[in-house]
Amino acid sequence: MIPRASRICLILTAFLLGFIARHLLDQLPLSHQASTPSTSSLHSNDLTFNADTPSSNSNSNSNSNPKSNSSNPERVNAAFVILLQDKDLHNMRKTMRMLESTFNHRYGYPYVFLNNVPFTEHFKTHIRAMTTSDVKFGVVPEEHWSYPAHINQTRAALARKEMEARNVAYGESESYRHMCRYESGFIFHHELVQDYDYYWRVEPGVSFSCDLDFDPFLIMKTKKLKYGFTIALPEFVNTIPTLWENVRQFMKSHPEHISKRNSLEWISYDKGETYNNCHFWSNFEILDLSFFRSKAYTDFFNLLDQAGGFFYERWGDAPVHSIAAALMLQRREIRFFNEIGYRHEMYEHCPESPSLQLKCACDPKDNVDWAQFSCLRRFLET
Ligand SMILES: Nc1nc2c(ncn2[C@@H]2O[C@H](COP(=O)(O)OP(=O)(O)OP(=O)(O)O)[C@@H](O)[C@H]2O)c(=O)[nH]1
Ligand SMILES: *[C@@H]1O[C@H](CO)[C@@H](O)[C@H](O)[C@H]1NC(C)=O
Ligand SMILES: *[C@@H]1O[C@H](CO)[C@@H](O)[C@H](O)[C@H]1NC(C)=O
Ligand SMILES: [Mg+2]
Repeated sequence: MIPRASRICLILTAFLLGFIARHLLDQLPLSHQASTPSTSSLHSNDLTFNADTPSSNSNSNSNSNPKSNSSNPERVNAAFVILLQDKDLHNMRKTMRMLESTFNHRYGYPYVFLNNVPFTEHFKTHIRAMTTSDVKFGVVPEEHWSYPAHINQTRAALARKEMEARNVAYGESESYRHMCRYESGFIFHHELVQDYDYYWRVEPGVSFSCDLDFDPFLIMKTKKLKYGFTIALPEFVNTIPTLWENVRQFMKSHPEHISKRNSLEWISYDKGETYNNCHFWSNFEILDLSFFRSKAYTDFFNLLDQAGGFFYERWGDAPVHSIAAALMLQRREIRFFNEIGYRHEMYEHCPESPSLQLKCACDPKDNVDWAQFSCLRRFLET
């Protein structure tokens, strides 16, 4: 039994706490009120969470609502684009938490999530809860995720068996091939992607380690860049045995598409005779969609698609995007985003400069940039 005096004291304390909490809530920026819990269930954690974002704290009458134009007049017509499945929900949420806290809570860029089958409502609700930005969910049209008529499916199935026996990475997988072909040629034309000028490709489970005090999309736009990357590596040779001979065919039949200031030197040691297998690791890429929707790129993709290597071999979208960029863009239109600390399973780009280290929570010992096999040095020297 609690003594009467203590009971009065408890009631007074509760009342006082309620008053303080309400008073604090009044000071919170508008954009967060919708997600604010009712006063009766308020914990100190909720307050910390709500008051956390620097942009909303420091500047409550501008920038507090990332969705409106006026708050960020410089926002580029761009989005994050992610191809994934329901099973990737939790990895995607972790990735979004990092993307939001290191960059997007200040900019409010929208997200486009694509899948070859419809997402569940559970998935959508839990993705939406990770951001105040616009979020769109789309389905890949069937004609972009199936066999074109010219492909001999018996031959494709035999090729998968044979590559599985040789332990080729994803050699046995049919869905992986549809994914690579989709990312190579069709994703830029999806109806939810069509209206954007730039996109930043993200995959579920990747990490971002640096606080970004600039907008990569704005850099792309103001510097007229067409392709941005963080990691450059060699491709597994056994996934692309005949890719280069088809590229050479393209160079011969479409000289009009080859840039005069290209970076062929980056991807070939012998002026185009052979491919050195270097590519931008396309699980991260920031790209100008007008290039990937151009006649030049479309001619390139169509030639490769006709050759059948997405199915008879296991051509990845990384070498396809990279070879296209190296041949058809000017070298100066491609940018290494050193400032963006990034990890996709196996490899990490961790900026080493002292000033960037202050902004990046990553260990420079894990940085892949100067590893023996990395293709970055060669790119930077081109
Ligand atoms: N909707 C859908 N997305 C897929 C499918 N297969 C792969 N993806 C997505 O395509 C991208 C690349 O696939 P990953 O499995 O990450 O391939 P990877 O990056 O080469 O290899 P790991 O990450 O090591 O598995 C990721 O964004 C995946 O979520 C699929 O069958 N359906
Ligand atoms: C953003 O600005 C454009 C033109 O300036 C306008 O058409 C559009 O409605 C605005 N959108 C929002 C959300 O304010
Ligand atoms: C399809 O491929 C199989 C296996 O390589 C081959 O035996 C068959 O003749 C091919 N069919 C056609 C119509 O080319
Ligand atoms: Mg991946």
